[in-house]
Amino acid sequence: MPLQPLMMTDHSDDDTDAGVLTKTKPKTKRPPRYKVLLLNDDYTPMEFVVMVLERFFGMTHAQAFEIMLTVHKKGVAVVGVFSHEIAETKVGQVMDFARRHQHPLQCTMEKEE
Ligand code: TYC
Repeated sequence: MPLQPLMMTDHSDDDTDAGVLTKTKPKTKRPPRYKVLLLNDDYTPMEFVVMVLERFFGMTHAQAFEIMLTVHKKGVAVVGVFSHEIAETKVGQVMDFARRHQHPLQCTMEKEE
C-alpha cells in the first residue's frame, strides 16, 4: 500500500479571517430613554396632580400621593422613564389635561444619561 503524500492546507484564501473585525465597535445601540418630569407650581391642586399620576402613569393612589408630595417639596420629580415616543405622548396627555382644567401644571421630558 503506497503512502499518500503529506500536504499542508493553505488557509490564506478562506473567508474565516476573524481578525479584521475584532477592533471594530459594534454599531448596534440601545434606543435612548427619556425621563418624564413633573414640576411644582403654587396653584395646581394636590388632588389634581394625584389624579394625573393615577390616570397617565398607572400609579396607585398611595404611590401617586407620595410622588405628588415629592414634587411639592422638592420642586420636581421623575414620574417615569420611557421611549421617546411614549414619553412625548405622556407629556402631551398631561399638558392637555392640565390646560383643559385651567391648571398651570408643567410636564417635560429629558434624555436619560
Ligand atoms: N404646590 C401645589 C399646591 O400646593 C401642589 C402641586 C404638587 C402642584 C405637584 C404641582 O406638580 C405639582 N397646591
